Amino acid sequence: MTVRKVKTMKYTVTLLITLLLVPLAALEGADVPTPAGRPNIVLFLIDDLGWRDLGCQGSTFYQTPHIDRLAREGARFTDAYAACAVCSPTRAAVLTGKYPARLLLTDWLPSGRWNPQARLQGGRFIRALPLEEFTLAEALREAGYRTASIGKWHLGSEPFSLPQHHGFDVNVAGNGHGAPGNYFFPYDGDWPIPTTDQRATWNVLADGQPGEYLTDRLTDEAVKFIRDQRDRPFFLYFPHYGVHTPLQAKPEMIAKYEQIPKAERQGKPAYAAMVESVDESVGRVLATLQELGLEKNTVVIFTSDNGGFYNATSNAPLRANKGAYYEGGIRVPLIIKWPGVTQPGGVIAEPVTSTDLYPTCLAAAGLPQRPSQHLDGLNLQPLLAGESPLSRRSLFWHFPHYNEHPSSVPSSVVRRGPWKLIETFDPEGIELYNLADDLSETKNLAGTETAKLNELLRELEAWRKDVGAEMMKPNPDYDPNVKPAKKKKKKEVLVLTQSSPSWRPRTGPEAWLYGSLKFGVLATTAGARMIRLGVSSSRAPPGVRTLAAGEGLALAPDRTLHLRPILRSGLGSS
Ligand SMILES: [Ca+2]
Repeated sequence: MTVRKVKTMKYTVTLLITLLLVPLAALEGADVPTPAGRPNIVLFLIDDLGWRDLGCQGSTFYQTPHIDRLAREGARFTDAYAACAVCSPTRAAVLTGKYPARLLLTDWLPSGRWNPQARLQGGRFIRALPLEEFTLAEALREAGYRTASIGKWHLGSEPFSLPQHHGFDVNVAGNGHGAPGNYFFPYDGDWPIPTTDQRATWNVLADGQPGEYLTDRLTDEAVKFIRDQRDRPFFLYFPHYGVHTPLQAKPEMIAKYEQIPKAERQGKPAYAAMVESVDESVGRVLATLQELGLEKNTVVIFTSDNGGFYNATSNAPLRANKGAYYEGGIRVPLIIKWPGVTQPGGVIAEPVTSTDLYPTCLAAAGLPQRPSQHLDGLNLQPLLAGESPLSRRSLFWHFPHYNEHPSSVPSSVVRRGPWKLIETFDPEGIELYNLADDLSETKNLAGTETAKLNELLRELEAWRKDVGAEMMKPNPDYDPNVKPAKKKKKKEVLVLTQSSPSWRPRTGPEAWLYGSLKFGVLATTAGARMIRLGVSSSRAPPGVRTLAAGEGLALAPDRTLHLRPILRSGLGSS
């Protein structure tokens, strides 16, 4: 008889005894172990949440009481990193335990060659998570877990690279795109396909109610999934679309942050409200676990996929933002609550990265490590338990691409101890910082610490060779005498709709905001205001009226304007 069968029999006997002896009512809310005795795993992967965008990370602006509580009950990392400064590669690293450079999945999807006049050609990269990878979800499902991906996927799409092709039993709202068209139902939108004149359309959740907010809806789905899993262990991969652009949040929540004087704000009120909605989501999931008696048998992980977006938040004291290889682009919050292992309120300073979550989750599930799969990750359990440091010496990044985010430069990075070396490809350069003395990366020591520089550079080169990193090559189309083509003006369109009553105009002379779009007051007439739209008209679905820049629009008598931006300002990159 196999071990598994013995365990199953034991469980059956235990369950029968339990059922015979304990009145049913007493089971409600009891601390019931899952059948296989394996803990559940909940992994929150927040999109674009900056390192300092939580109360427990030092913010006095963002209000995140539930996440702060999770940090008090679990352990918090000060030097946790995302494997990439943009979305998709980090997600691939989380699910495979491999560096993006090793996977050849080094840019966000479906990014293209944005800059054909540039000096270098961007590195080749793949546009879907390869089926050959044995993902964390597949490993857990094989061990009897029910697996769900609820939220943003961004690792490919039909016909072979959705969550259901990578080990997830349930996929809610995940597709190839990196952002919803709108955070209020309907969530659909479209997206330019780089280097083509075409657009992709998508709809993350076709059903919903007018006014429904995406972060809340995904939480409803997550709570439902947890409630449905009382008979077996589950892995809830919960990659929220929030707090990525478009910056849209519940008006009453935005209003609260607007009361705070501008000088005291760390970011935009709409962004702060999006963060608070994510915090509410964490609170609801934790409350559900508590209610079902699963709190002590569930490992909860909370992290982000890259640094904070420059136009939404401030990452200070970290330098730069999402897309950049300074700390502001890659250092992220990481909280792990592993009952019986983590020490409540623990703060861990050892550098860790996205690839470590795969082996850590295997250990949490009581499963053997899969070192040939999670080649670049280490089980964090000894670190979380305060037993021993990790055996790893260095962390690496490789981004052979141009990107439109401020301070984003094609580069490779190594961090070893307090030292961080950044090799940039265009312009060519080397920067060396000592993070222990200079967290904000203000003093480039490349000119003075040459021994350290050479040591780290050799290590970085050896690593790139080892993982088969794709290097940038000279661009045959590059002509230094030809100025780069001017960027096309970004196009935006507003679509009138009956279904987004989320926005109400404010009175007063200030500019009005809806998401990232600005409006100015044009004129006031009896019973209605006119607004001038500071955006230009572009494509819209057939039959839908669009508004051109400068066009006046009368508000409805109830002073409500129903607008829905389907294209956004911003950088168009995820
Ligand atoms: Ca992101």
